[in-house]
Amino acid sequence: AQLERELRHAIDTQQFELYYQVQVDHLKHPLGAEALIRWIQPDGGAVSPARFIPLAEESGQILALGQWVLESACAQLRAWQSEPAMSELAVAVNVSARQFHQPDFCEQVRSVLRRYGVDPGLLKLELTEGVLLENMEDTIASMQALRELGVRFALDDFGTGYSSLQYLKRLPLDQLKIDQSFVRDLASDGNDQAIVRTIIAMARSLNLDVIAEGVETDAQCALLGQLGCQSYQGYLFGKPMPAPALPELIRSGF
Ligand code: G
Ligand code: G
Ligand code: MN
Ligand code: NA
Repeated sequence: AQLERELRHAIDTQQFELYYQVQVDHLKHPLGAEALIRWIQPDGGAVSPARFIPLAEESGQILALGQWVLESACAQLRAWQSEPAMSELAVAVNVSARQFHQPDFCEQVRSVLRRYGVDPGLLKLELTEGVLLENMEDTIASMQALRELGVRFALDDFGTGYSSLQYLKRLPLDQLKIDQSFVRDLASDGNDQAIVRTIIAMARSLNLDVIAEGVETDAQCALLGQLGCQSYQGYLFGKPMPAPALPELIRSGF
Protein backbone atom coordinates (compact mmCIF):
# COMPACT_ATOMS: atom_id res chain seq x y z
CA ALA A 1 0.00 0.00 0.00
CA GLN A 2 2.95 2.28 0.76
CA LEU A 3 4.46 1.62 -2.66
CA GLU A 4 1.06 2.06 -4.29
CA ARG A 5 0.73 5.52 -2.72
CA GLU A 6 4.23 6.40 -3.85
CA LEU A 7 3.38 5.17 -7.32
CA ARG A 8 0.32 7.42 -7.47
CA HIS A 9 2.44 10.36 -6.38
CA ALA A 10 5.10 9.42 -8.93
CA ILE A 11 2.51 9.46 -11.71
CA ASP A 12 1.26 12.88 -10.58
CA THR A 13 4.78 14.30 -10.41
CA GLN A 14 6.25 12.67 -13.54
CA GLN A 15 8.99 10.62 -11.94
CA PHE A 16 9.24 8.31 -14.94
CA GLU A 17 11.63 8.15 -17.81
CA LEU A 18 11.78 5.86 -20.84
CA TYR A 19 15.07 4.14 -21.44
CA TYR A 20 15.87 2.56 -24.79
CA GLN A 21 17.76 -0.64 -25.54
CA VAL A 22 19.04 -1.13 -29.08
CA GLN A 23 18.03 -4.09 -31.27
CA VAL A 24 20.36 -5.17 -34.09
CA ASP A 25 20.42 -7.50 -37.10
CA HIS A 26 22.97 -10.24 -37.83
CA LEU A 27 25.40 -7.65 -39.22
CA LYS A 28 24.99 -5.67 -36.00
CA HIS A 29 23.18 -2.91 -37.83
CA PRO A 30 20.62 -1.19 -35.63
CA LEU A 31 16.96 -2.05 -36.31
CA GLY A 32 15.33 -0.24 -33.47
CA ALA A 33 15.05 -0.08 -29.71
CA GLU A 34 12.84 -1.40 -26.93
CA ALA A 35 11.41 1.27 -24.65
CA LEU A 36 11.72 0.30 -20.99
CA ILE A 37 10.19 2.41 -18.24
CA ARG A 38 12.29 3.65 -15.33
CA TRP A 39 10.99 5.13 -12.09
CA ILE A 40 13.59 7.50 -10.75
CA GLN A 41 12.66 8.93 -7.37
CA PRO A 42 13.51 12.50 -6.37
CA ASP A 43 16.34 11.20 -4.13
CA GLY A 44 17.85 9.51 -7.19
CA GLY A 45 16.82 6.00 -6.16
CA ALA A 46 15.33 3.72 -8.81
CA VAL A 47 12.47 1.26 -8.34
CA SER A 48 12.56 -1.74 -10.67
CA PRO A 49 9.68 -2.10 -13.12
CA ALA A 50 9.63 -5.77 -12.15
CA ARG A 51 8.30 -4.46 -8.80
CA PHE A 52 6.04 -1.59 -9.77
CA ILE A 53 4.54 -2.81 -13.06
CA PRO A 54 2.72 -5.76 -11.41
CA LEU A 55 1.50 -3.37 -8.70
CA ALA A 56 0.32 -0.87 -11.32
CA GLU A 57 -1.50 -3.68 -13.09
CA GLU A 58 -3.34 -4.68 -9.89
CA SER A 59 -4.30 -1.13 -8.97
CA GLY A 60 -5.27 -0.02 -12.47
CA GLN A 61 -2.58 2.66 -12.50
CA ILE A 62 -1.09 0.81 -15.47
CA LEU A 63 -3.66 2.57 -17.67
CA ALA A 64 -2.23 6.01 -16.93
CA LEU A 65 1.33 4.72 -16.99
CA GLY A 66 0.80 2.82 -20.23
CA GLN A 67 -0.68 5.88 -21.89
CA TRP A 68 2.31 7.92 -20.77
CA VAL A 69 4.70 5.29 -22.15
CA LEU A 70 2.95 5.32 -25.53
CA GLU A 71 2.99 9.13 -25.68
CA SER A 72 6.57 9.35 -24.65
CA ALA A 73 7.70 6.69 -27.17
CA CYS A 74 5.84 8.43 -30.01
CA ALA A 75 7.29 11.82 -29.03
CA GLN A 76 10.73 10.20 -29.15
CA LEU A 77 10.05 8.59 -32.54
CA ARG A 78 9.02 12.00 -33.81
CA ALA A 79 12.18 13.62 -32.47
CA TRP A 80 14.39 10.92 -34.02
CA GLN A 81 12.87 11.61 -37.47
CA SER A 82 15.22 14.56 -37.80
CA GLU A 83 18.35 12.63 -36.74
CA PRO A 84 20.13 10.93 -39.66
CA ALA A 85 21.19 7.73 -37.89
CA MET A 86 17.84 7.35 -36.13
CA SER A 87 15.04 8.08 -38.56
CA GLU A 88 14.39 4.49 -39.66
CA LEU A 89 14.59 2.85 -36.26
CA ALA A 90 11.47 1.23 -34.85
CA VAL A 91 10.50 1.51 -31.20
CA ALA A 92 9.05 -1.48 -29.34
CA VAL A 93 6.67 -0.69 -26.48
CA ASN A 94 5.58 -3.19 -23.83
CA VAL A 95 1.82 -3.34 -23.41
CA SER A 96 0.23 -4.98 -20.40
CA ALA A 97 -2.94 -7.07 -20.52
CA ARG A 98 -5.14 -4.55 -18.81
CA GLN A 99 -3.94 -1.79 -21.08
CA PHE A 100 -4.42 -3.80 -24.26
CA HIS A 101 -7.90 -4.98 -23.32
CA GLN A 102 -9.32 -1.48 -22.81
CA PRO A 103 -12.17 -1.05 -25.29
CA ASP A 104 -10.57 2.05 -26.81
CA PHE A 105 -6.96 0.86 -26.91
CA CYS A 106 -6.80 0.90 -30.74
CA GLU A 107 -8.19 4.39 -30.78
CA GLN A 108 -5.62 5.52 -28.19
CA VAL A 109 -2.79 4.19 -30.32
CA ARG A 110 -4.19 5.65 -33.51
CA SER A 111 -4.67 9.01 -31.86
CA VAL A 112 -1.16 9.18 -30.38
CA LEU A 113 0.42 8.22 -33.70
CA ARG A 114 -1.58 10.86 -35.51
CA ARG A 115 -0.87 13.51 -32.91
CA TYR A 116 2.88 13.03 -33.21
CA GLY A 117 2.83 12.42 -36.96
CA VAL A 118 4.63 9.10 -36.54
CA ASP A 119 4.73 6.39 -39.23
CA PRO A 120 2.78 3.51 -37.62
CA GLY A 121 5.28 1.10 -39.20
CA LEU A 122 7.86 2.37 -36.71
CA LEU A 123 5.80 1.30 -33.70
CA LYS A 124 5.96 -2.26 -32.48
CA LEU A 125 3.84 -3.46 -29.58
CA GLU A 126 5.22 -6.21 -27.35
CA LEU A 127 2.55 -8.45 -25.90
CA THR A 128 2.88 -11.49 -23.67
CA GLU A 129 1.01 -14.75 -24.01
CA GLY A 130 -1.12 -13.79 -21.03
CA VAL A 131 -2.51 -10.87 -23.04
CA LEU A 132 -3.15 -12.94 -26.12
CA LEU A 133 -4.89 -15.88 -24.55
CA GLU A 134 -7.41 -13.69 -22.79
CA ASN A 135 -10.44 -13.21 -25.00
CA MET A 136 -8.82 -14.40 -28.17
CA GLU A 137 -11.45 -13.28 -30.68
CA ASP A 138 -11.39 -9.68 -29.44
CA THR A 139 -7.62 -9.77 -29.19
CA ILE A 140 -7.25 -10.84 -32.80
CA ALA A 141 -9.71 -8.18 -33.93
CA SER A 142 -7.80 -5.43 -32.10
CA MET A 143 -4.49 -6.65 -33.43
CA GLN A 144 -5.86 -6.72 -36.95
CA ALA A 145 -7.22 -3.19 -36.67
CA LEU A 146 -3.83 -1.93 -35.51
CA ARG A 147 -1.98 -3.89 -38.16
CA GLU A 148 -4.10 -2.29 -40.83
CA LEU A 149 -2.64 1.00 -39.66
CA GLY A 150 0.83 -0.51 -40.01
CA VAL A 151 1.61 -1.20 -36.34
CA ARG A 152 3.56 -4.41 -35.75
CA PHE A 153 3.45 -6.96 -32.94
CA ALA A 154 6.04 -9.01 -31.10
CA LEU A 155 5.30 -11.83 -28.68
CA ASP A 156 7.49 -11.16 -25.65
CA ASP A 157 9.05 -13.72 -23.27
CA PHE A 158 8.41 -16.43 -25.81
CA GLY A 159 8.88 -19.98 -24.61
CA THR A 160 8.05 -19.29 -20.96
CA GLY A 161 4.30 -19.76 -21.35
CA TYR A 162 1.86 -21.97 -23.13
CA SER A 163 3.22 -21.50 -26.65
CA SER A 164 0.95 -23.83 -28.59
CA LEU A 165 1.17 -23.72 -32.37
CA GLN A 166 -2.58 -24.07 -32.31
CA TYR A 167 -3.17 -20.51 -31.15
CA LEU A 168 0.06 -19.00 -32.45
CA LYS A 169 -0.99 -19.61 -36.02
CA ARG A 170 -4.21 -17.66 -35.45
CA LEU A 171 -2.51 -14.55 -34.11
CA PRO A 172 -1.45 -11.75 -36.46
CA LEU A 173 2.08 -11.46 -35.05
CA ASP A 174 5.24 -10.24 -36.75
CA GLN A 175 7.95 -11.41 -34.37
CA LEU A 176 8.74 -13.84 -31.57
CA LYS A 177 11.10 -12.70 -28.84
CA ILE A 178 13.08 -15.61 -27.46
CA ASP A 179 13.11 -15.21 -23.70
CA GLN A 180 16.46 -14.47 -22.13
CA SER A 181 16.20 -17.52 -19.90
CA PHE A 182 17.00 -19.67 -22.97
CA VAL A 183 19.90 -17.46 -24.01
CA ARG A 184 21.73 -17.24 -20.68
CA ASP A 185 23.30 -20.73 -20.69
CA LEU A 186 22.96 -21.36 -24.40
CA ALA A 187 26.66 -22.09 -24.95
CA SER A 188 26.73 -24.85 -22.33
CA ASP A 189 23.18 -26.16 -22.21
CA GLY A 190 22.11 -28.57 -24.95
CA ASN A 191 18.48 -28.35 -23.85
CA ASP A 192 18.45 -24.59 -24.34
CA GLN A 193 19.99 -25.07 -27.77
CA ALA A 194 17.25 -27.54 -28.67
CA ILE A 195 14.56 -25.15 -27.42
CA VAL A 196 15.98 -22.22 -29.35
CA ARG A 197 16.27 -24.35 -32.49
CA THR A 198 12.62 -25.39 -32.08
CA ILE A 199 11.43 -21.84 -31.51
CA ILE A 200 13.23 -20.68 -34.65
CA ALA A 201 11.78 -23.53 -36.72
CA MET A 202 8.34 -22.72 -35.36
CA ALA A 203 8.76 -19.04 -36.22
CA ARG A 204 9.90 -19.89 -39.71
CA SER A 205 6.90 -22.10 -40.37
CA LEU A 206 4.62 -19.30 -39.16
CA ASN A 207 6.45 -16.67 -41.19
CA LEU A 208 7.52 -14.70 -38.13
CA ASP A 209 10.88 -13.18 -37.49
CA VAL A 210 12.79 -13.93 -34.34
CA ILE A 211 14.72 -11.76 -31.94
CA ALA A 212 16.75 -13.09 -29.03
CA GLU A 213 16.89 -11.05 -25.84
CA GLY A 214 19.48 -11.05 -23.09
CA VAL A 215 22.41 -11.52 -25.48
CA GLU A 216 25.50 -10.74 -23.42
CA THR A 217 28.40 -12.54 -25.09
CA ASP A 218 29.87 -13.06 -28.56
CA ALA A 219 29.56 -16.81 -28.01
CA GLN A 220 25.79 -16.55 -27.41
CA CYS A 221 25.40 -14.31 -30.44
CA ALA A 222 27.39 -16.61 -32.73
CA LEU A 223 25.45 -19.65 -31.60
CA LEU A 224 22.12 -17.88 -32.05
CA GLY A 225 23.21 -16.93 -35.56
CA GLN A 226 24.07 -20.56 -36.34
CA LEU A 227 20.64 -21.58 -35.10
CA GLY A 228 19.04 -19.13 -37.54
CA CYS A 229 18.24 -16.15 -35.33
CA GLN A 230 18.01 -12.86 -37.25
CA SER A 231 17.97 -10.16 -34.60
CA TYR A 232 19.47 -9.56 -31.19
CA GLN A 233 19.00 -7.46 -28.09
CA GLY A 234 21.17 -7.48 -25.00
CA TYR A 235 24.01 -5.97 -23.04
CA LEU A 236 26.47 -7.10 -25.74
CA PHE A 237 25.14 -4.28 -27.91
CA GLY A 238 23.90 -1.89 -25.25
CA LYS A 239 22.09 -1.66 -21.95
CA PRO A 240 18.81 0.23 -21.70
CA MET A 241 19.85 3.91 -21.68
CA PRO A 242 18.33 7.39 -21.69
CA ALA A 243 17.17 8.47 -25.16
CA PRO A 244 19.94 11.02 -25.80
CA ALA A 245 22.60 8.32 -25.31
CA LEU A 246 21.21 6.04 -28.04
CA PRO A 247 22.24 8.04 -31.13
CA GLU A 248 25.75 8.28 -29.67
CA LEU A 249 25.90 4.53 -29.19
CA ILE A 250 24.65 3.92 -32.70
CA ARG A 251 27.07 6.38 -34.30
CA SER A 252 29.94 4.79 -32.39
CA GLY A 253 28.98 1.40 -33.93
CA PHE A 254 28.89 -0.47 -30.57
O1 G B 1 13.97 -3.21 -18.09
P1 G B 1 13.70 -4.30 -17.18
O2 G B 1 14.13 -4.58 -15.83
O3 G B 1 14.15 -3.26 -16.57
O4 G B 1 12.09 -4.52 -17.18
C1 G B 1 11.50 -5.38 -16.26
C2 G B 1 10.11 -5.77 -16.70
O5 G B 1 9.26 -4.64 -16.78
C3 G B 1 10.10 -6.44 -18.08
O6 G B 1 9.26 -7.58 -17.98
C4 G B 1 9.45 -5.42 -18.96
O7 G B 1 8.66 -6.03 -19.97
C5 G B 1 8.57 -4.62 -17.99
N1 G B 1 8.42 -3.27 -18.50
C6 G B 1 9.39 -2.37 -18.73
N2 G B 1 8.88 -1.23 -19.24
C7 G B 1 7.55 -1.43 -19.37
C8 G B 1 6.47 -0.64 -19.85
O8 G B 1 6.63 0.49 -20.32
N3 G B 1 5.22 -1.19 -19.81
C9 G B 1 5.00 -2.45 -19.34
N4 G B 1 3.76 -2.90 -19.33
N5 G B 1 5.99 -3.23 -18.88
C10 G B 1 7.26 -2.74 -18.90
O1 G C 1 10.39 -8.78 -20.27
P1 G C 1 11.01 -7.82 -21.21
O2 G C 1 11.64 -8.52 -22.36
O3 G C 1 10.12 -6.73 -21.69
O4 G C 1 12.15 -7.05 -20.43
C1 G C 1 13.47 -7.09 -20.80
C2 G C 1 14.29 -7.11 -19.53
O5 G C 1 15.57 -7.70 -19.78
C3 G C 1 14.57 -5.73 -18.97
O6 G C 1 14.55 -5.87 -17.62
C4 G C 1 15.98 -5.46 -19.46
O7 G C 1 16.64 -4.49 -18.66
C5 G C 1 16.60 -6.84 -19.33
N1 G C 1 17.75 -7.09 -20.20
C6 G C 1 17.95 -6.65 -21.46
N2 G C 1 19.12 -7.11 -21.96
C7 G C 1 19.67 -7.88 -21.00
C8 G C 1 20.87 -8.65 -20.94
O8 G C 1 21.68 -8.73 -21.87
N3 G C 1 21.07 -9.34 -19.79
C9 G C 1 20.21 -9.30 -18.74
N4 G C 1 20.52 -9.99 -17.65
N5 G C 1 19.07 -8.59 -18.77
C10 G C 1 18.79 -7.89 -19.89
MN1 MN D 1 9.72 -6.61 -23.72
NA1 NA E 1 11.03 -10.54 -22.31
